[in-house]
Amino acid sequence: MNEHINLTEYEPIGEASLYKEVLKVFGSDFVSGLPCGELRGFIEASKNNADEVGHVQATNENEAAAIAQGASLAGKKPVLYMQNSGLLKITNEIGSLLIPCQTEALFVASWRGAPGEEATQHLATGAATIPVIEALGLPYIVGATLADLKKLKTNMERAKLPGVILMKKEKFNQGVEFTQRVIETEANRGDWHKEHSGLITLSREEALNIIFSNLINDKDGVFSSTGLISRSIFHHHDAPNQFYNAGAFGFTSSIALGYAINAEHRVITIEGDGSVLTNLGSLNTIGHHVADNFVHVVLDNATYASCSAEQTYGSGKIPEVALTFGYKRAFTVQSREQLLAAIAEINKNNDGPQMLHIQINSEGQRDFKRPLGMADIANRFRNYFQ
Ligand SMILES: Cc1ncc(C[n+]2csc(CCOP(=O)(O)OP(=O)(O)O)c2C)c(N)n1
Ligand SMILES: [Mg+2]
Repeated sequence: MNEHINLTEYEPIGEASLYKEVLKVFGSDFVSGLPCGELRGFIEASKNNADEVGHVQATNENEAAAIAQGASLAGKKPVLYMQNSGLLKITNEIGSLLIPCQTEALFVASWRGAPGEEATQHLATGAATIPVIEALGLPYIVGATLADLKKLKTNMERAKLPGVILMKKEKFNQGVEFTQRVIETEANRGDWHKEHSGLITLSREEALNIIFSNLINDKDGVFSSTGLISRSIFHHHDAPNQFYNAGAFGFTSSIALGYAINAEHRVITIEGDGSVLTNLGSLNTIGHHVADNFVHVVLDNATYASCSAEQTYGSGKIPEVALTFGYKRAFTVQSREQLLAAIAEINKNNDGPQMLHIQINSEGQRDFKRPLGMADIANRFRNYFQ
């Protein structure tokens, strides 16, 4: 008898349709995660369907894993989306929580740094991804077909383990749509702030132009955060006193802190709101340890603009948290005039950590040249200040 083979079972499922298929095959009924630009379709679908299938966007991947464990204790079948860098970051939550609890959480992870990709911050993590998944003993597939999804499900059930779908980069994340941003007046905090109304008009590039012309000079050590902020600075304002933190998402201000307590000159951190929120503890450490010479610039567009402009939550509260944790002063600004006035105040003082919280829109350039290799950047920085 001839066997009828259904070829559609073996066709690759694109990242945009994966959500639907995962729900069907795995019966998943809860989603958490942190954005990666390469999972845009999956994340969009999770948000659009949040009334049907619960969705919580976490501020970091460790938290997402713990949320998934909690959901599983409530009887849910969780799915987690994240970049492979996030998966590596949470090996402890996987190894000491999900695996021993036999929680069959499904990870949908983008595989940055897969063979063929060149960005230096992704090379080692890309190469380590499969060995780490294998060392943890997790079943996984690379890419997804219906047949693979079913096989993965069977393997997860048999082993009573989390499982991983690794998705290689399909396209570069351009063509993101933005909504105009209206100022939320109650969200503005800080001991210095003038009301401003209407749409937020400052863009990332405008804000950076003003900062580089009026705040930063060649004696400052400058640290910038992961994604478009570093890429924009590299493209338009590259200089040897600049360190780009292209990979360790959330830890830019910690790098700057480590430098500042060991340096005499002023240190300026330029960080996105998503980056600050993913590691709020850093504000506490800075507030309590640092250094008079610390200026923390937050470019707050209330989104993960470097991914697909997914909304962040609570970014307007960042200055309040910083002040609570011991920052000397915080400025929230929304226009060119306010920004210039705040910079003049900051330049006058050098008596403790200061925050410059700039509310910007999430539009702006996306097609930048990539930063140099990170070892070159680090050596150039070190040599410049020696
Ligand atoms: C551990 C880890 N998780 C996720 C990412 C993907 N990622 C790169 S940039 C970014 C968002 C940055 O948002 P924000 O700091 O607000 O800056 P913006 O893009 O808005 O300028 C994310 C989530 C990453 N690089 N590393
Ligand atoms: Mg942002």
